[in-house]
Amino acid sequence: MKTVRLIVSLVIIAFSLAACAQTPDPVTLTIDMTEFAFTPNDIEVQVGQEVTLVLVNSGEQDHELMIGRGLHVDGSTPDGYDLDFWHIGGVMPEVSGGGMMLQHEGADHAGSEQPPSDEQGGHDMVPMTSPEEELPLMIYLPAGSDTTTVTFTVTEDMVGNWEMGCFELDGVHYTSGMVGEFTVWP
Ligand SMILES: [Cu+2]
Repeated sequence: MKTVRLIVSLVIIAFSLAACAQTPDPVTLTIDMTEFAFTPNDIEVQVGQEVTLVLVNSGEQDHELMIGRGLHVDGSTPDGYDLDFWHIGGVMPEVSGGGMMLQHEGADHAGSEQPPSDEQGGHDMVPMTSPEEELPLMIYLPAGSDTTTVTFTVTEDMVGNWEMGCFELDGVHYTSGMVGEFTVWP
């Protein structure tokens, strides 16, 4: 009986230590957006971590940040991802500053009636009014906009390899190198 109790105690201690170890410190990561790159272009975060992305558009053009998996190509134009990081993760990030959070109608809305708008880089986009709708999220930073912060806590569902991309100018930003890796460690 004593042995059983000892084992149970050790198991409880082991789990407690594991739980402590799994609470990573909050992190703030600055991503600079220019023609045509994210700097850095390799982001790594951990489950349970509170992450603040500081997005700076120091380029001359409008830029955006989308995070997802499975490049979605419309004709020959890459315009987003089949799987959206935020929806898979079940997280709505808090966005403040000069940029704005928009929903992207490209990947999931093949039948969109809206003509592409030049002011918005050729995307079919709508303002973020209904977060429950299954449209990919985009953080949009117009040229000359102030720094934008995107804050969220990383969930288990986000674990794995993702890509971040900018699809402005009918995908030209993406194909010109405005793409990076976004990795979530368990
Ligand atoms: Cu861009």
